[in-house]
Amino acid sequence: MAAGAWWRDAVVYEIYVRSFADSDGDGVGDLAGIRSRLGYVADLGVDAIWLTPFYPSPMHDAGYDVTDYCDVDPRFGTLADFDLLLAEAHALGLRVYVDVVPNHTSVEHPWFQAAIADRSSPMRDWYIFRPPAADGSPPNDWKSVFGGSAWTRAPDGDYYLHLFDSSQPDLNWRNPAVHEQFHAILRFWLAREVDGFRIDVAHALYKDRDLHPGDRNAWDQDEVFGVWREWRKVIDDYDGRAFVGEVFLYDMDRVAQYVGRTRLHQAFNFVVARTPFDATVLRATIRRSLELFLRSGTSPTWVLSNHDLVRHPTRYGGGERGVRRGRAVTALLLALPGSPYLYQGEELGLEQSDVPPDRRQDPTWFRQGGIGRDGCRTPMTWTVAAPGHGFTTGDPWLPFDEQARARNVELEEADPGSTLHFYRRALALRRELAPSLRRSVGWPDAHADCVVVTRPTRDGRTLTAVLNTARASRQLQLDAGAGAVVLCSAGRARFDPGTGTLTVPAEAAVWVV
Ligand code: TEU
Repeated sequence: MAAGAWWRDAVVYEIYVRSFADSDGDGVGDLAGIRSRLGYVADLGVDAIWLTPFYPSPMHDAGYDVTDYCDVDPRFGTLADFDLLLAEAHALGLRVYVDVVPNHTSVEHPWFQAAIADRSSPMRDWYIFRPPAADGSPPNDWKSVFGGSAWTRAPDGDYYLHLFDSSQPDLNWRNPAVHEQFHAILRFWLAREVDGFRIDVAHALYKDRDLHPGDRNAWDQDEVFGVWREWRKVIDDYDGRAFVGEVFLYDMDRVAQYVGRTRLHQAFNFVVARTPFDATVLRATIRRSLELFLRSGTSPTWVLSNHDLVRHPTRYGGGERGVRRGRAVTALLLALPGSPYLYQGEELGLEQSDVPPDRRQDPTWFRQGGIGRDGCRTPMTWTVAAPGHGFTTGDPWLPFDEQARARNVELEEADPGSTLHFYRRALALRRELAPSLRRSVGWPDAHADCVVVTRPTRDGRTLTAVLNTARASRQLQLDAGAGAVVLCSAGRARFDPGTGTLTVPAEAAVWVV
């Protein structure tokens, strides 16, 4: 495949490895299962896949607790399975991102085992140990993202720091040996020819040196940029590879500081996912994101869903209405420069699943008593037939809910109005138009209920994308002769080329070229 900056406008499809396809009937997805479904992913029209962690792990946090960064957990297969999957993906024209988790290891990682077995081990300083305060309490007030204190006592009485689960001790990035280990890990996968890395909690690595109280001191320290500078040098030794950082901050100006020529290629932009279905707010958020990331010389990313977030049709109100709204926002985002990151199952219109309390797995459910993340992690629904829905012949690790019977690949293949067909059409059009589109985006004034963006083509035409968030259709005036409607996310759009009047259905988006 040609190298270059392929990542700039790549559409990336997140595969949650445990829940995509199970080849051996143990109820857990695996690499061979993914390989068997790559044709589906390629036909969808995406450019790349991102594989969530498949490394050996005790699975206290679904594999984001790693015991060996250079191997495959037997539940998911072997390194040979990985190589086969990568080769087949490449043969189908799909690039592959793998996940790297540098902020913390598993408590069962040999480094941490050495660190707690012997205070004088050199690996003791690879983690963040501190003696208790005088009254035995933790060294400071930092909180774990998953609930409770960020400090847990080791058997020898010292506390170790964990910004996430107590099974995920944070590494000490002030120790150069940690840097060397991760350079070797990157090179291991780069040599196997992965195309990029998704970096877990890329804003977490450095904590305030003096452990000043207050959670803001536990995250997002400028020193982390030194790591990205080094990593960029490592990756630039290889042709056409990229980093996308999970910078889980809602301050876009700050997130944009993580990207650039000597930093990361891209960073997730979670702000749109938090934005309500409202034209005025969406317009302002998207416009600002575009300005910031294009100015940085890189490109923006667009995220509506992933394995941590409540699925977007549910956030948009749920039911057919939530799905309709999700399709509308997706159509708008796919018209923009930058990289949309899609999450498996959104192309079927899957909503957050209802997972009964006795089937819950996510540590945040138990530690926070909150909503937990299992509802967005239930398996892919391939076929109508229960109980396995084409995902497994065994007992799935998380159960399917009612929607699996109606929202699955088999049924949606057969229905031209399905969400699956909508995604295929939008992605095919995006690919067809992309080479002729300029990166500049226009923001013509429009009805308050509509977001209108324009992208000029090199041959003097214009792509106009319009999102209408109102509960009724809206009319807009485009240039007479502006072209024809090529995409409509729901309902029926009308464009009169004679007068230039465009009618956009309620809660829908259209493209005119
Ligand atoms: O997520 C980081 C993160 O900040 C999220 O945990 C988020 O705060 C949380 O989901 C809100 O409920 C990454 C991974 O994507 C996540 O799956 C891991 O649990 C986490 O890092 C720790 O590795």
